[in-house]
Amino acid sequence: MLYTDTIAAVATPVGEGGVGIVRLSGGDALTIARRIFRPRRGGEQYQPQLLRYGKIVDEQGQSIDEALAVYFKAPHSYTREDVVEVHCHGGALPLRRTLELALHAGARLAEPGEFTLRAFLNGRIDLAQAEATLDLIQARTQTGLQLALDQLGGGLSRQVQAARDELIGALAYLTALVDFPEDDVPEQEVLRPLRTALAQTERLYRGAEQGMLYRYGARAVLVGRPNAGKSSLLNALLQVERAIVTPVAGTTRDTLEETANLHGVPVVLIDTAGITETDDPVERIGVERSRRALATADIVLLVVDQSAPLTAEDLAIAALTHGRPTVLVGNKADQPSQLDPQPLLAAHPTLQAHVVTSAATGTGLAELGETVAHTLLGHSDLTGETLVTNPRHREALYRSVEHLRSAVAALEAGIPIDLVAVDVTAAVQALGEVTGETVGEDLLATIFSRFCIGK
Ligand SMILES: Nc1nc2c(ncn2[C@@H]2O[C@H](COP(=O)(O)OP(=O)(O)O)[C@@H](O)[C@H]2O)c(=O)[nH]1
Ligand SMILES: [Mg+2]
Repeated sequence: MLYTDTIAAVATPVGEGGVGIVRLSGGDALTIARRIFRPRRGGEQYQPQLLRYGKIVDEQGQSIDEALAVYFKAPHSYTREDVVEVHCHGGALPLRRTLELALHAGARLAEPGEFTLRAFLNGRIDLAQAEATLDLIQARTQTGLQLALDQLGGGLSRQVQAARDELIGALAYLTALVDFPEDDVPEQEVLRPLRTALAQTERLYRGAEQGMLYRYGARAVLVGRPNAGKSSLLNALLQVERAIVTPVAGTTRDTLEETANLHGVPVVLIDTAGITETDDPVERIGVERSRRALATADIVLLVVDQSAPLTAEDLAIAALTHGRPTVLVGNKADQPSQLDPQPLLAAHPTLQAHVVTSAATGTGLAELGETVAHTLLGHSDLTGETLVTNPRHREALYRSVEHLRSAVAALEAGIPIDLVAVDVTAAVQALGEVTGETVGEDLLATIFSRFCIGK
């Protein structure tokens, strides 16, 4: 055991709730629990994993709250230490009092993420799994949740570990060979494992682009001339009346952002005011904001009213979206079509798709959501694969891929093997950073400081 002290924290969110939990972990968890929790029946002997009924008492024996307590005996607990969870009533006051009593009885207030840090340091989970608990808590869509669960279950760790094991084996051979430079590098023992590990890390690295989208989402901006139906589309995609819609052109004067779940990808939809020049000072600010939104968007929804002919303004706005991945949305499909989109389609260098919708009847909205998600995800279907969702992991995988590419190329070119060994060592190190074998205390502190207290 690396720690000798016992930590305590409120593990449930701040605010009122049916129950709130104070969590204790460490060698003295049970001793401290005995000081603050008095079981109704059965005395001071705790049977692990059995919920007991009783009350919280202060130093004078005064009752503070009615509560339940459960003991998890090391190593069968979240942290692998002795853990006691006390379930109080979920108000700020009983929880604070119970925590204070635990601190008085000898516990130390836990740092953010310290329970999970202990689970990692005590070897119950590796670093990628520890980080997955945070992703799980913060998941915004079902897909994000699924990916976090896979990572928590060790999906990513197993694959990274497998690649790393291949490399460690190859490295042993390489190191031995350094002393016998006249020997040939054995294909089977060195090149094959290096290529296998390279393929594995490359696959994981490629999936990271998608994984990060599911985790962090993307920004989609709606642009188009007044009254094309941008605000109506935003409302329809969100399935709430968020933006004000009227037949009066110029109703939307400011940009407005809201997150929609489009096929598992959390997409921030940004509704914009006009985007072409105007004399109205308020509108002019709106125009400026619209341009800025356009500049930071991952994808553009270029909305045109397909019940009217294309106008010069449509083309001018379309020109502003050149260079960005764009989906053309022909709205008002419930009206007879008057639109020939050809001039616009022909001139646009980065148009990805053309979808016809009606914000009024809902026609084409599902297709629009799917098109946006697929355009962002880049079409390759990685469903069911382990997807890296963490920028830190992606960066480490990137370094590992680079080192392995250069190692394989060097071996093939007959470059001295001590140089190859340097690259392979660096790749082993980088992969170890994902699972936590090779990270320093500073990095651990940074990672766990993003957690909430009590996790
Ligand atoms: N018939 C029809 N009218 C629509 C549709 N979408 C929007 N509108 C109407 O077009 C007008 C302008 O819509 P709005 O969403 O405010 O457009 P914006 O200026 O681009 O944000 C409103 O009167 C809407 O009710 C549609 O799909 N079909
Ligand atoms: Mg509008």
